[in-house]
Amino acid sequence: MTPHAPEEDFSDADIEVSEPKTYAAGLGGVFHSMEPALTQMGLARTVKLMTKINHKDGFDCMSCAWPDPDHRKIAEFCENGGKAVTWEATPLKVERSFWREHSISSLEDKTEYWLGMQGRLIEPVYKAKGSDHYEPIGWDAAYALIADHLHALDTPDEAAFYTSGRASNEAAFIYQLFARVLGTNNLPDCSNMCHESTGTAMTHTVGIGKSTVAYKDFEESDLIIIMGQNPGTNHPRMLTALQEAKERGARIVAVNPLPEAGLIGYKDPQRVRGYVGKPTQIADQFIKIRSGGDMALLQAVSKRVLDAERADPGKVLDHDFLERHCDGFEAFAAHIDGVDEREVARATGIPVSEIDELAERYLNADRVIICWAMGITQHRKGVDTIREIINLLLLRGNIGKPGAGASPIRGHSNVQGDRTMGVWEQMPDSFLDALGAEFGFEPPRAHGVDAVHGIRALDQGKIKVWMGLGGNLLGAISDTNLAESAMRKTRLSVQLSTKLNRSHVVTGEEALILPVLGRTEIDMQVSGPQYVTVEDSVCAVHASHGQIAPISDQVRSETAIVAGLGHATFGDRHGIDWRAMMRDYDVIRDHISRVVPGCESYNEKTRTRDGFVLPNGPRDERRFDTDTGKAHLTVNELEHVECPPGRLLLQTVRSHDQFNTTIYSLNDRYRGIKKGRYVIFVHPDDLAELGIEDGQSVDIFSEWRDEPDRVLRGFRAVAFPTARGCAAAYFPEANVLVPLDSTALESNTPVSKAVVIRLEPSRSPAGVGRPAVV
Ligand SMILES: Nc1nc2c(c(=O)[nH]1)N[C@H]1C(S)=C(S)[C@@H](COP(=O)(O)OP(=O)(O)OC[C@H]3O[C@@H](n4cnc5c(=O)[nH]c(N)nc54)[C@H](O)[C@@H]3O)O[C@H]1N2
Ligand SMILES: Nc1nc2c(c(=O)[nH]1)N[C@H]1C(S)=C(S)[C@@H](COP(=O)(O)OP(=O)(O)OC[C@H]3O[C@@H](n4cnc5c(=O)[nH]c(N)nc54)[C@H](O)[C@@H]3O)O[C@H]1N2
Ligand SMILES: [Mo]
Repeated sequence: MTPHAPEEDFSDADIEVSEPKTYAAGLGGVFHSMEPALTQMGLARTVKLMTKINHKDGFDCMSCAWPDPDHRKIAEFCENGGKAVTWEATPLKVERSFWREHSISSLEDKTEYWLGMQGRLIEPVYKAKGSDHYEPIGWDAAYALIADHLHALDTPDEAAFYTSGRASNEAAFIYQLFARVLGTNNLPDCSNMCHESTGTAMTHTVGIGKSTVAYKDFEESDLIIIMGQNPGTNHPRMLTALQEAKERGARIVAVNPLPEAGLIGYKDPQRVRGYVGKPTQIADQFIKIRSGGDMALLQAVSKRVLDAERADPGKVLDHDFLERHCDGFEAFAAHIDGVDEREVARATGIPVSEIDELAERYLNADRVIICWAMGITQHRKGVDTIREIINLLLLRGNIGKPGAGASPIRGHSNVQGDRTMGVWEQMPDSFLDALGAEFGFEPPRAHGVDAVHGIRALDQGKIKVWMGLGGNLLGAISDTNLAESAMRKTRLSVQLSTKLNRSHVVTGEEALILPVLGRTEIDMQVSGPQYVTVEDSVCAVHASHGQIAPISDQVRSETAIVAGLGHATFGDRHGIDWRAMMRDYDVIRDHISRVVPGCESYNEKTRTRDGFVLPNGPRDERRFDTDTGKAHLTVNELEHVECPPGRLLLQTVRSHDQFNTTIYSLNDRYRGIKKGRYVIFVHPDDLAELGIEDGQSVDIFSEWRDEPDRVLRGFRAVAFPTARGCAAAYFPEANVLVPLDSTALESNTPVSKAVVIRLEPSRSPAGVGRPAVV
């Protein structure tokens, strides 16, 4: 079958809604992952790529940052990894004729699904001021154009350089160098919208913004608590680790407003039993919490731990650990004593017995891991909630011992590595000092803009050049309508991308799309084929080798593009040899080894088959690099989202067939949705109270301060067993409803998991899903 891109865009006209599933993967998982690969890529390409994913001589799967076990299976990937690879390695191309046939404004009506399905971008294209078309442009001309724009700025802070977490360490390092040589720390990234709350909370309390567990800790833990994460869809290989943990007797607790299939049960597609047997029960306890109730839950559990210590002095807390390694205990304990159980009940929406049960499980376990993801970070009190996770772990010494720890599960496959390499608008002076010393220049010190402040700055006309190293900021950021009008105000927008998305359609006055090599492809430079390096969720760094020929001889690697741009913009300013870094990535890695802490001998260490694990104070030696040298127990004022009567708390989630703003198909198998995305999941009793029928078309109004309501029209209400008072809709569509100023305290992460909404019967038929501002 010859692959072809869809000509028509989708609608929800044929949507099918059925009962949600109660277990993940199994035969369906394998089938679903191979089907698109086979039809789009053909058998030979499929086998070649699928047997190289996450292998030691292969490439790193770009679908998530879940770590690799030491013993890899023949197929060390999951259904959704298969989809990510297929999406990138498709032979479909956006040909020159596409740009002639489609004006930019005609693409504005297209969905992310349609845009992404057009195929790979294969040559640089340029949109001139006033033009409604992209046209081919040569690489050198593109570099010169960007350099001219940068030289014309009044200050370097009029430029901003966004990064998405798929960039390799080499690309990220050279990119942040480029920005800082120009003279700005404007390095917003996807992490600002993702695990920023984690970084803020953990750096403050334990001195490092990363997981304190290694892969083997999952093999040694007694209790794993999974909060605000949907691993069955977003980190499917984690289910294998959870299943193995269950089989050796560990207990698992899931805390989530949605009964996610992968948290309930699992059939391993790579075992014979996975095809025919019964699913393994995953969660021993499923706490169906109200959105944003986690902070109250954690405080209530800590209270029970302190009460247990009082009842049995000296036996419950890890006194030795608390005395030697922690401070802040007295103030913390006094504060927790005052926790108001009625407020906890209101915030969590669960009975006391469930909290007692969780506390019991915590007290009975010697080694506890707490994992979390977006259901925790993307809340106004996300940072405080994570500090409460740390409090609870510290009480019984559950950090820095085998089988225990705090484990944020990262999103993008290299989002953690990009940060390690300096992609952050607020890198510490120690990093900037080392960077300046290595390259002989004085890096800027003032903090730059993050993603939300970047949109604000664009809106105020303060940013004249916006560049994106991957990603799709306009699809990913909150307040779509505002963000888009902000982007249109800039002079030049530049995207380094594999495939089309919204950020290519809504642009600055002038715009460039620079097509990049994907991770599956061989990266050939003057000195030979290059490998790149990445860091996973548990700080393991290893090499990734491209496997197949590039989609076109016109695409360039991200590293080569940034190096080319560096040369075009700066020549040999400060004696920096950009072209040497392009010719041989070892040169970049040598720089990394002298600038980035923990990366000494980076070339040698990343050439070994296993790579290496970055040092981690809490994990390795219970060393806490905080201001006092001790881990802090902290006092966090309880606050939960008040939802006025008749309103619901909307969270925005990923379907099973998408990767962030990339939509692979219109199905969400585990939640029982097929051929549609414009749905809102609401508890049947809430629907009844609101007088709305299951299946009825509704308009969704987001209420924020005294601003006009943000609206999505014509969504189908779907009765769903979520927690009472809560609702869920898919991101990126629902981003229209998230106010730009609604961000987490301290981390400034958009509050994508708690939008106060009201529903009204719609005059549009269900499935229209058009955003509008009233
Ligand atoms: N296939 C696939 N893999 C991915 C991605 C993808 O889009 N597709 N994205 C990648 C990225 S960048 C990231 S960051 C991760 C995201 O991984 P997740 O964080 O798992 O992604 P979300 O879909 O946002 O799911 C959030 C979960 O938190 C729950 N939740 C929402 N609000 C609350 C709350 O208040 N409390 C609690 N306890 N739970 C809550 C939701 O019901 C949902 O189950 O996945 C990565 N991997
Ligand atoms: N409402 C709501 N909004 C959210 C979230 C949410 O849960 N709810 N989640 C947030 C989170 S956790 C994140 S991480 C962000 C994600 O924000 P981003 O990382 O900006 O978005 P992605 O959708 O992952 O980016 C997809 C695009 O990346 C490009 N791409 C893919 N592979 C490559 C590559 O190898 N190189 C290059 N250069 N480009 C490539 C393709 O052009 C593709 O269209 O979204 C955030 N936004
Ligand atoms: Mo993310």
